[in-house]
Amino acid sequence: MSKTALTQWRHKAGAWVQRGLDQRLRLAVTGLSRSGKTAFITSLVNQLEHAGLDARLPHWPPAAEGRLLGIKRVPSRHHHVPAFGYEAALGQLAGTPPAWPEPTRGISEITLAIKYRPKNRLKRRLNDNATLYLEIVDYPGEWLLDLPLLAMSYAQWSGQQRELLREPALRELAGPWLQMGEGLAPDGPAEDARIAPLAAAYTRWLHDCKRELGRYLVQPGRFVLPGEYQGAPMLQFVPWVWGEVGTGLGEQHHHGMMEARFEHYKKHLVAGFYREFFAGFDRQIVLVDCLTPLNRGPGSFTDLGRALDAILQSFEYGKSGWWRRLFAPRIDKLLFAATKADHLTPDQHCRLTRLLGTLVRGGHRQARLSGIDIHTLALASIKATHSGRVRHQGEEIPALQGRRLEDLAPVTLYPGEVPEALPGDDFWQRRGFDFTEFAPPEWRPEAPLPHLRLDQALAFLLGDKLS
Ligand SMILES: Nc1nc2c(ncn2[C@@H]2O[C@H](COP(=O)(O)OP(=O)(O)OP(=O)(O)O)[C@@H](O)[C@H]2O)c(=O)[nH]1
Ligand SMILES: [Mg+2]
Repeated sequence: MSKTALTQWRHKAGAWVQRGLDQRLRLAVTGLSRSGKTAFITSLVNQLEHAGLDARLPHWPPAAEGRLLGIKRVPSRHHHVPAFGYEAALGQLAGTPPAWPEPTRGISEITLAIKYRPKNRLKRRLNDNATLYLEIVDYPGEWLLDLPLLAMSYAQWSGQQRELLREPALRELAGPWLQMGEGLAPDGPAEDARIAPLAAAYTRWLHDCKRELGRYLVQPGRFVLPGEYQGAPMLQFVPWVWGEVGTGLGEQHHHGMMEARFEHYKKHLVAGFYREFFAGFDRQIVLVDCLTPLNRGPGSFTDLGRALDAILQSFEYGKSGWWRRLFAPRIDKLLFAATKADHLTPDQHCRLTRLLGTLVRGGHRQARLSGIDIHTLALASIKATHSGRVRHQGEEIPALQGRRLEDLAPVTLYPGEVPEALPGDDFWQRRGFDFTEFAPPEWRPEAPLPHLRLDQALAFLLGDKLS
């Protein structure tokens, strides 16, 4: 072999070894609206950018062991997915006064190249550095609420919604669309001029259920978070709750048209999401805000439990053969994180973790999720309070200090006790818990964002990948 050929061969072999060492990991971040997804991803990327310098990540071994060589943002290889608005979120947090990032509506992605020194001896022999390409995807948890629809016909779904409407609070809010639909003959000629306003009134009802009643389980999920499909005809149908109607009415009739759109919605939006995105996720974190429904009351809290139940179905691959065959999901680690733990004094964090554990691991669910490594954790992506102790009526009690979101006034308070199991009547009667929303902390962009336990989340989600 000539010298040039040998050099070329060495070069190729080196590239091949490097490719073997480098890995990609697709980490999906989800949670229902306002659960803290944008804050989590912003802080996670920010911590990683500071890792090896001044980030506080003692529980994340590669940082604690000094093996991180450099982390940078790189272009995403999925050109059709919008970029996660990292710079915009940081800009808002660094504003005067600091503001929380804007709500987001659909899917987005950010990719990091994490260069590290392997710990594994075999890998080290091959090369002294390796890169993990971490693709972080943010998507609305509401999209997972739709999975059960795949196994339902339009008639079954309509029947389920009819049952739901027995609840007086829901029925009362549903007045406008229920009245509008009463005049619609199932076999009348399908007219968009009648279906579109009815679907709009139905969508308003879903929003009202969220806003006024603090409900989470709103279906179809894309009606409230349509992403790029706003106004598409497949988002214009309603459940037929005005008496039972047989199938077989063609698309030229009102009922048949709604049925056809329901099927289209399932096929293109629900199954499409699972096929195109969900099937490609390696790891998943589900963020849960347990505190807002605890403030709102028993109806809202019970509904959070139902919504989490629906979300969990997406991870029960073992249970349903058709589901596994159709999408071949491969998520092997699933982290449930109770967010905004900085709203609580530290003595309450364990209770919050246990409460979330009860919600997601309750008896029967545990078995259905077997095969996936699951963990629960309480964290604060961006810590907005300081905890300490104050004297109250001669006694020392734990307290929080921060600035109230509504008027930025400095406050010192004790928000109360979080139940560690599903709250019963006595909890709701006592009303022993009341949390105040805090403004984001004053923060200098040169420093990493303050957080609670993001390093533990990283250790669980990426622990085995940077060995
Ligand atoms: N104190 C505190 N508040 C937080 C934290 N994370 C989120 N929040 C609050 O929760 C709100 C929602 O957080 P986001 O990160 O925007 O939640 P999201 O899930 O991305 O919300 P959508 O984009 O609307 O789905 C913020 O505006 C803050 O008020 C946290 O770590 N600490
Ligand atoms: Mg968001």
